[in-house]
Amino acid sequence: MTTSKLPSDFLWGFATASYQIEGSPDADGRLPANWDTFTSIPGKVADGSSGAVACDSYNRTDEDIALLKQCRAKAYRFSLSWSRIIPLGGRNDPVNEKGIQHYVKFVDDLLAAGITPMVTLFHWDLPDNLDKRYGGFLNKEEFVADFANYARVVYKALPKVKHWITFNEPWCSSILGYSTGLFAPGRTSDRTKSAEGDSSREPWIVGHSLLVAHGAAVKVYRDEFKPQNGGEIGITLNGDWAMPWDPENPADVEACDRKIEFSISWFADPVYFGKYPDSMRKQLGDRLPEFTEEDAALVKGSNDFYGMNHYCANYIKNKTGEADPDDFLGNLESLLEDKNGTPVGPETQSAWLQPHPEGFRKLLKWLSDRYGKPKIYVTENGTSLKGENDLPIDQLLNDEFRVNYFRGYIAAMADSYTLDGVNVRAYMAWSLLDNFEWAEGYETRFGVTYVDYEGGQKRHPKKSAKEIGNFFDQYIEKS
Ligand code: GBH
Repeated sequence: MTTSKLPSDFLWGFATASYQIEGSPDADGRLPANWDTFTSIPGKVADGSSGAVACDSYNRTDEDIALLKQCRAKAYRFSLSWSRIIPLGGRNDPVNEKGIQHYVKFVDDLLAAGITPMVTLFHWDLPDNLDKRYGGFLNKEEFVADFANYARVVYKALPKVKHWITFNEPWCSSILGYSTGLFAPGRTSDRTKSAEGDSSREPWIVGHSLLVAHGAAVKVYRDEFKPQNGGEIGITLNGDWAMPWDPENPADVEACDRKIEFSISWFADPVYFGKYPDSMRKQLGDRLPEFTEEDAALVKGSNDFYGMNHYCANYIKNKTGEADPDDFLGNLESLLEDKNGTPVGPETQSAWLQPHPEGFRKLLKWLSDRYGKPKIYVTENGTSLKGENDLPIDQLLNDEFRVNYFRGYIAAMADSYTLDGVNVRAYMAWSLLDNFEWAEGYETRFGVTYVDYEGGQKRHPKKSAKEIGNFFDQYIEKS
């Protein structure tokens, strides 16, 4: 029995993303996003599906808010579909009032229900026209200007929102979109997957554009909106804990830090220190862009909080010799078993995810130490279950494995706050709903709510939907 606590103003709730839940791609003037285009290419999504219907959340905002209330959530993290707001995406393109009004009403309804909105500007669904017009993220100048404009339109429309996230997981946009090609727009050096792309260069260019765009959007907020509206803004980074494959081998131990630097510090070092990690510069040389003084100044100091998405851990085995030009891990292997064959944790439906709650506490401490005790918002944490999609509904709703996952991870976070002095202040479980799991389609479910895709998108809360609130009751101090 733990005696760890979380502060009385701790914010907790659930997270989703526009393309994964909304559906209605043609409603009220929306135009295609990169993911509409990507999912229409055969072979890109495991079950051949897309976000065309998803959870139908665009038409079910009342149901989703009722669900949040039922779970006793204090906050809801969701993302905006840029393609609804500026359908063609660019700074000289028309703004779509209907798309804006959808989100204005949603924010009002959430607040009326006593739920704090936490808004992500960008969770991977780029207006497709920007890819076609100028190569999207590959064109820093155009993209930064268009993103800053989109951000300004949104801040102006939603003054009641006090928690903003610029980008969700720029690592995924860069590496999965431009190195492995698993995500839209699917560019890669692998010519069996894409006619275009350069995995050795493009991901680093894209990451740079995203960082500068983040800095520019933060500057717009701080200069033009924060003085009247208050509120805070940050970027959300994904990252797993790293453990040596062979703890006796100093090279494996060292490789663990390098793994975290290549995944997290790639973005966090520029945000906190104004420069890329030395380990990345050393391996990537001039393929990693240099910051101009102006861009470095824009990016450095641009987080009011650190947005942390965290799911699991890996064992890290150092590689010797020159790094492959397409390597993005830091010249190492990321494995699910250590030298003795001990797994990270139990298997799930996601090949990359094995729960390991102790790793959460360790990574929180690592980040807190490296970045000077920032305020941390956990903006995603959750799990799939092996074979969940094949279970009869009564068994599926009894998601004990997911309940255990949340029990372990929330306990680790409370210990981190209480015992390690880490300033963690919010936690959003991924996800409120089963939803479109990107390249994995609908087979992999992450929701605390079962969505019946064959039965008209009806929602059925699982056991975990109720239990998360009970865990927080146990930890949060009464004010
Ligand atoms: C989150 O990313 C996303 O923000 C969210 O949209 C998504 O639904 C959720 O995860 C669950 O997947 O396939 O071997 O290339 C979590 C971080 C980093 C996890 C990339 C999956 C891909 C590994 N993700 N990783 S691989």
